[in-house]
Amino acid sequence: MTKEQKEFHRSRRVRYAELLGKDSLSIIFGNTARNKSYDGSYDFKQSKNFYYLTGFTEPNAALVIAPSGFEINSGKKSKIFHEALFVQKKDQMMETWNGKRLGYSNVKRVLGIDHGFVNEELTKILSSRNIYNFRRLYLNFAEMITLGSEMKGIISGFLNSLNVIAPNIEIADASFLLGVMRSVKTKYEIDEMKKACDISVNAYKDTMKKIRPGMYEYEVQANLEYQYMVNGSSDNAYSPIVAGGEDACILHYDSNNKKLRNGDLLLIDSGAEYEYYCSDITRTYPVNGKFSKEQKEIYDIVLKANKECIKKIKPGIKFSSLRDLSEKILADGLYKAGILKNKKLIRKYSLHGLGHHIGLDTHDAVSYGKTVYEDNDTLRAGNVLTIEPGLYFPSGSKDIAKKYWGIGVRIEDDILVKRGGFENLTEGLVKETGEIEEIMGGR
Ligand SMILES: [Mn+2]
Repeated sequence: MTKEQKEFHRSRRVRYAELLGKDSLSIIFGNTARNKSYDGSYDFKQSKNFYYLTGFTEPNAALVIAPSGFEINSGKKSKIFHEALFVQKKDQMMETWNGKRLGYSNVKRVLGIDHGFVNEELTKILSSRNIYNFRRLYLNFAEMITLGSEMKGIISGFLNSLNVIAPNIEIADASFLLGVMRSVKTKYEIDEMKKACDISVNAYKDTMKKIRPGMYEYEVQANLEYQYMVNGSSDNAYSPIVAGGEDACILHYDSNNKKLRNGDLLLIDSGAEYEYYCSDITRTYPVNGKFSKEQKEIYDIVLKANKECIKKIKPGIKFSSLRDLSEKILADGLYKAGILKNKKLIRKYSLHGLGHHIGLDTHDAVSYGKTVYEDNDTLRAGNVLTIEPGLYFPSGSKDIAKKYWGIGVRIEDDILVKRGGFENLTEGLVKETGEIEEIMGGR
């Protein structure tokens, strides 16, 4: 782990401790391996909130933070700690089969977290008089309820004893506080996201040139994933959507198993993950390299919404106002072209919202909109959002002429909100119809 990354995670723990306040103790669990079938597991992915605070990617771990300090007594001695990471024990046989384990004694040196312990020690924190010392206990419930292996035993014993050891404590979920933090990206995070976006942009550039009628959707997917991997990404940010023709109108289509047909559009919604940070791009290409008149009409309306909304982005702008603008551009465009007679029906054909925050999660786990607690509808410098208007006309769309049926278009970019404006992190990927046709060779 680089010094810069170590410093980033430390700064997150410091800020989180401030938000917790001196009367709180927090235990944040990492993920545990999930069984797929018999003795096979799903690929392990660390909990993003846990990763945000630690950068640690092994299963079976927990971070304990208390701004006022918590006690761990071993034998007669007891000591005060402010942060500690609990990890799985070193175990030569397990490491031979499944890979090296960090071990508690390397926590400080490798991760920069003050203290390391083995997981069994966690029971001392959970059951000791520690708990009585605090007013509030912050946990990450969503991860807790899915814990397996040794962590499951530790935590179920704790939950079973709560009534006895903590009749007087407030138990709170940590995800809101962490979401508030995660909505504004630091410089380190922005650099990571730029790398994720660059990898995706280059993969799309390579892939778009290879699209041909008769190819299968999964071949397009395989090319993207190959490019992601050889350029430093170890995972998709989400299951790629490679949808030819009508399937573009199924928003989360990911079967990707059909043959691409001459004359159809191909909607690709995919993104690489880079060191746990996500990117998310959608482009819509003509399978044969040339847009038909009807396809271009729809495409240019969506492109206008994409470009006009991006142009408006700066701190202080309301995201909901951009959503309204996008809807208006789509409705006006369709109306003027005589494609949609009743503008009020626009939502029936635009289907989804304008975009979402993106970061460690593709749909980032941050608060959206305006709540009684804060106004997250108003954009701030450091937010990263997608802008992804779309129009979808599946066969049988009653209000739409038949020649538009089967057309689905979405165009999505990832935008960093900056002081005074924005930066389009996926700007390097063309989206004008002329540019696309030129690169694809207008076959
Ligand atoms: Mn998206």
